[in-house]
Amino acid sequence: TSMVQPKFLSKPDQLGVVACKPGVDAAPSALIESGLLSQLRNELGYKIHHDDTIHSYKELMPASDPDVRGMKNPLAVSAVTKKLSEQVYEQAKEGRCVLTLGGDHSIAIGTVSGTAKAIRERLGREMAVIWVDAHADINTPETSDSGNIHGMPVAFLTGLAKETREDVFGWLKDEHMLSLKKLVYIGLRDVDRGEKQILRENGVRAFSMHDIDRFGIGRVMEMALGHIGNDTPIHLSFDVDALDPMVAPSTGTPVRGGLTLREGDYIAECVHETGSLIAMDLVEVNPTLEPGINDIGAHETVRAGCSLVRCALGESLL
Ligand code: Z70
Ligand code: MN
Ligand code: MN
Ligand code: MN
Repeated sequence: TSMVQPKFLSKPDQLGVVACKPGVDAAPSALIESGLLSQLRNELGYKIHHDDTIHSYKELMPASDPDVRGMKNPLAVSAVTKKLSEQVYEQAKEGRCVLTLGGDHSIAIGTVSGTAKAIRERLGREMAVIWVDAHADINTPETSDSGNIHGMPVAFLTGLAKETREDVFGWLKDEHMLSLKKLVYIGLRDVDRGEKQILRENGVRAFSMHDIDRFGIGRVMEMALGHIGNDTPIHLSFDVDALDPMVAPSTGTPVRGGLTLREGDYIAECVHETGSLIAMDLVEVNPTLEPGINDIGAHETVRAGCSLVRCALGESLL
């Protein structure tokens, strides 16, 4: 096991795992079949708490799900993320690190709310989120052009977007919330106009690909972790589309000009080194989307995703 002593976990050798596939189909099974969990168990010595189920939450899907404020599938996404929030909370309140394999990025409404609540209860603290992504995912229903809720999770998690209807994210309460001051983005390069305005007006700390080109990933991580501070639990929400499509093509919304494999792994390693990691999401891996004539792209994307998780959990540390 790694030499970094986790600061905020009472069970540092134990990993809670949640696998769910809303929005994408084959990702969690491809990640698990490629040996990710068995490697974490055998090579890093983690005790893994997993129900051996890849949740599709079909039982939660309503028969009819009309748009609400332009949001597509609002009842389904709300019900799934509420259930996921409870699952992640149950793991995090035990003091384990929680790994969620998704699924599209709307699932972060569940994961971040679940860990935020558990960390408040267990430690009386507010956690930080490092959101690694080509996209900001901070549209409100009103600023969104697409109505896709995977473009909105950060708005719901920070209270920028609110809904009173209990069945449309009204279940998100104060204890689930993330402070905009404790949010840091890395890797942005495809941000909508309305989102840029939201980021500016709220003074959100964001490192775009431009910043990575200018300062290098080393300085960017120093600045990002400096903003969060030493004394704050960190939830890492990693959208694989932050990586360049040359290395991770199998994702729903690829955007050229992204992170190299090493830059992605380096981000995960730096978060590991803080000893403050309490949860990680790996999302938007979609091995069924095939850009090429064979499945090399899918295989490479799964490999890249596995590498990110292993780095965050300390494998690459000497
Ligand atoms: C775009 C929208 C996007 C993925 C988010 C979101 C783009 N800004 N793509 N997550 N995979 O529709 O709001
Ligand atoms: Mn998506
Ligand atoms: Mn995303
Ligand atoms: Mn994205």
